[in-house]
Amino acid sequence: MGQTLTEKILDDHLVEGELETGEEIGIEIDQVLTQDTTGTLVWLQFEALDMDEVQTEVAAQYCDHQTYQFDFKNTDDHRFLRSAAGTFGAHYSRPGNGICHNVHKENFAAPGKTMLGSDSHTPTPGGLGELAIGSGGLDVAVAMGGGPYYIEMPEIVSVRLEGELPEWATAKDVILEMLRRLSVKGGVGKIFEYTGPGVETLTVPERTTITNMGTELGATTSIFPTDEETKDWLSRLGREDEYVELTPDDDAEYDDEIVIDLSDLEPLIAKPSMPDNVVPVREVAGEKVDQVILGSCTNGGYEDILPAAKMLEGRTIDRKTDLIVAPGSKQASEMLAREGWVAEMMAAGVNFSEATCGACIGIGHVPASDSVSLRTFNRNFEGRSGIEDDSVYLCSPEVATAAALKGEIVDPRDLADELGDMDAPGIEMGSKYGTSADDPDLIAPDEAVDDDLIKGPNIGDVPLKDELESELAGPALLKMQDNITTDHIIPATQDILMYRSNIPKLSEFTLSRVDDSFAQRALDADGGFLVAGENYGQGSSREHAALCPMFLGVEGVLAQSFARIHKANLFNFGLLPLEIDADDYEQIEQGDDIEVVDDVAEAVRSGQEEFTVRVNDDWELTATLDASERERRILADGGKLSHTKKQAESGDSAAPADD
Ligand code: MIC
Ligand code: SF4
Repeated sequence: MGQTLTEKILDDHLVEGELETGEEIGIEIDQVLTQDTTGTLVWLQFEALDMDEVQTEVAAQYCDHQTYQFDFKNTDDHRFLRSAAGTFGAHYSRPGNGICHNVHKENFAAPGKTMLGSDSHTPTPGGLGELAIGSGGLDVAVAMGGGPYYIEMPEIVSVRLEGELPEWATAKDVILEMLRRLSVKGGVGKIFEYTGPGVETLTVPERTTITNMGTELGATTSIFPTDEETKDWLSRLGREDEYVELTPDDDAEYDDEIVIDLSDLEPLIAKPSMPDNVVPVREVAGEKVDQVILGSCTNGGYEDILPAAKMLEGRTIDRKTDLIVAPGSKQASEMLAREGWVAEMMAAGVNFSEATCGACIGIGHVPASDSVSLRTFNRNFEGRSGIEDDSVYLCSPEVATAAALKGEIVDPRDLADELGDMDAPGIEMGSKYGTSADDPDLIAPDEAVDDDLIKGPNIGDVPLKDELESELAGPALLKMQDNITTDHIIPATQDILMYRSNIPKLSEFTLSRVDDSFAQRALDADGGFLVAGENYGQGSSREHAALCPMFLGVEGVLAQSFARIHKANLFNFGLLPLEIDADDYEQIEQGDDIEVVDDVAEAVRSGQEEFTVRVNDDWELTATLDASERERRILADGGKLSHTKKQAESGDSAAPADD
């Protein structure tokens, strides 16, 4: 039987297990990526594991989320990251150089390679045939030390693209259509492999918009085959020698197939406050818009901003609407500047920002109260923009720009009819991309400026947890609904983000967006459980969303289902993730006494799947632990850091493998 493209890459990198859906596999990682809000823990854990040198082909540390450096703590983090990259042998991308996914795509992403990154949008280079997966920072630290990465072999779904995008429909509309059909949990346990004749009609930047936002489906990753477009993109970057032809076999078998006829697509928009709340733009036309932002790792490339610049040329934006452009990389800004487009956009009324994540996580350009913001980003979770009760829509650069011109949501096709002289900009590649060997913003390991770690006063240690106990009991500290995001668990706004390397302080903000008395109540209770509905922990890869509850004494989570990366993070920090059914979820109340009746440590180690949970000493439910043998050992040892250290001490295995 032939192989899918995903199976070919996995096969090439397989070090443990078999490519059977649902089986745990271990794969070798070629490249790792980390950024400035997850990277501090990555390196602190790398250090705690006594590793002294990066083992992967490429390791890159980007500074992109906290680049405004509002506080010395942000700047201290950057200095620490530069020193860690220098000390251990990673590339270091300076603050202002751009968002990790954009800069990585421009400099290192290569077909056929595997990558692990401590950011949930790591799958972005799937657009050029790299198999890239997001994970918690500890998994990245272990992979960077040469250890395998373990996942449950996902289902492989073919997304067959047919036809060609009509004018004004874009790659963003392809992924919004996927979200409309499948929802934010429709991709859990799946890899989306794009196939069919429509693939060759999309350029690499369009493909990476789709693979980037595949994360919002909950997917493990998304990937495109390589072809003339991939070759073209790599040669524009001066990396044509990295091209490898990668296609699935003709007789490859997929677990499922989705067909999208590109020619049927029209401009779409995700309404507040979930990326799957998708409707045609025309359905919400006329809604007044206060703010428009172009940028982010989804649509912040030169090829994304150029269409907007063309639409703005010779025009001015509406006086009641602000338009901010935050390019995804300095390279994109530089190219737009050299070609005169920055001046053109400024003349139209654009406020041009540095290349940063910024507004995407509520750092800068926070919307006004009771206002509408249209963004080309990938997430519009409530409150993520920096204000509760926000009203954030997600759309393509073309739809966003049309709104800035008109002051209200408008289908760009209708605006073009109204204006009479606005052509569909389409996609145009740059003639000269800026990557050069002596790029001052990207410091290679052999040009490192530090060889010792520099830790400011805010940079602490990573707390360790004791081994799992036999008896687990405590109150249901908080009951939450479906689709709780990691932004709810540990928000990433400016006031909180600067504590990412200070866990005792950061923990004070745990779940504050759901209940601001939570952290104190958890500490006082000295143990207890979280209760949640479906898809608990969706969104970011931030391991702080498991580490901080662990620090506060939380022992486990009872949820109807978990998001993939967050579940792995719960194992990594020794928290018991138990699945419960909808009826039991309904019946549990916040404050109820929860007791896991079994000898938990013994049951986890022995492979027991069903656990009896007694509630208020009154009724019982059956909860399920879906975990591999490896995950059970990690859990029982109190998390992956303790587990890996223990193994190294007992000489069981050469560090850094975690098994
Ligand atoms: C996000 O988009 O939520 C982030 C901020 O990039 C996170 C990473 C983090 O929390 O530091 C992500 O996507 O993993
Ligand atoms: Fe940055 Fe937003 Fe992309 Fe996360 S989703 S990496 S915050 S631009």
